[in-house]
Amino acid sequence: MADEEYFRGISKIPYVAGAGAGNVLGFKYYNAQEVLLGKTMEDWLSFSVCYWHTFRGTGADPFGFPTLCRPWDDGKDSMETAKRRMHAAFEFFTKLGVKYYTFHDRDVAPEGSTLEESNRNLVEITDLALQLQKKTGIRVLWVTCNLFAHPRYMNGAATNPDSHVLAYAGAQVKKGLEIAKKLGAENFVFWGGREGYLTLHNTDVAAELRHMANFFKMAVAYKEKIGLKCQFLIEPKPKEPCRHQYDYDAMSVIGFLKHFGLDSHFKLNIEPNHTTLAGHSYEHDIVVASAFGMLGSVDSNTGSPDLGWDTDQFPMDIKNTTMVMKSIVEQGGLQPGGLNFDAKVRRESTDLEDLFIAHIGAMDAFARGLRNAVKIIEEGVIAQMVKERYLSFSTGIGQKVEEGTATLEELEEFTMRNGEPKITSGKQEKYESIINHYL
Ligand SMILES: [Mn+2]
Repeated sequence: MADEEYFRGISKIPYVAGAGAGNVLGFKYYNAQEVLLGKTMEDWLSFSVCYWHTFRGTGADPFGFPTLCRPWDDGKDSMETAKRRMHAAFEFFTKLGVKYYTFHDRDVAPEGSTLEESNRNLVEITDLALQLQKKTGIRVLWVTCNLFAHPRYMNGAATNPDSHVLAYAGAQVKKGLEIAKKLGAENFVFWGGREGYLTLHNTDVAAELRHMANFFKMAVAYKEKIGLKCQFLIEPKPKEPCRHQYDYDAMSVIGFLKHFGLDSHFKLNIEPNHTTLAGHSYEHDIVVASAFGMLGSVDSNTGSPDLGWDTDQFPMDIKNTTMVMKSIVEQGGLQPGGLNFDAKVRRESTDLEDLFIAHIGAMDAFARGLRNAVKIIEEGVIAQMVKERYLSFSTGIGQKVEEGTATLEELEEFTMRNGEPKITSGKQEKYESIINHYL
């Protein structure tokens, strides 16, 4: 099992700058050790492969059965299968050349019939993971607990109306934090899949939000108690599976964290497919989270906004990746976060090599985005235009507003003296043309 090769015929993916269009098993833009603005591409991008889609994805959807057959899967949710899958995963990470992976507790080890059995399975599998991490140098970008798939969580985990369910979720998170420490995870993510409501008629919103905040406070306390050094992240999503989810978008989560005094303990893991589901543009939550110093990591994927579901597609749009990388480079990088491919091949993409083609294409899309962003920032044309747009806040009455020392009386006096402000063009098309110049 340990020496079995699952991805036969594919070796370490090379950098092949200038290769032809048909070469999709090499990087044309991602050159891991190339330095841009003082950092290697590998460090700027910190790519991570997710376990759930790439190694557990079956192609099943609400309308159809599984379509994907994987050589490590025998259809059994056994420990043997879990170990085979772990070896396949590390072969994939190594050949692809990524330094990180992410997983839910229940992706890597089967859930037992009791919590004790689930914990034993998780400990045994993560012993193997630790061994493979040491052998390959590959690390955990983040761990998370699956608090949404099991029927017990159908009415929520931390926001469940039954405290017994909340207790179960807390016990699961306790073990998840211990596993994060054991594997040296750099982050721990909370995604509130069922933390929300299907109908307000049966829901005490204030109580649920208070319980969720108290649940997070317990997690912070246990993290500190066991000396776990990792960044806590919350991943916003507005809906699906719930009709409404409390972690609606970046601004909602930031407001929640600040209201309950949790903002110094958490940052955000932004997934653009969730952002577009919230009715925002692709990069909106990246920009908002970064503006508050709260952008911790990115689940790099995309959706089909015309479809309106969370389709978790591989990010292939160069304009999107450029705008995301512009925010990341402007804030000096994501560390300890990274770009995690929370993305799945389409259920019609049934070849094993499609897993490689998808990841390589998305890594190259982000590498191009990074190169474009660096040019935009180095040339500074956009930054200078934005600076000039706000110039009136650097002197006089604008400066007093900026510093928070102005009064309404002073604004009135200024206006009486200066009359009507002049009309200023927003220049949207000029900005759009300049961005296109860099793509
Ligand atoms: Mn995600």
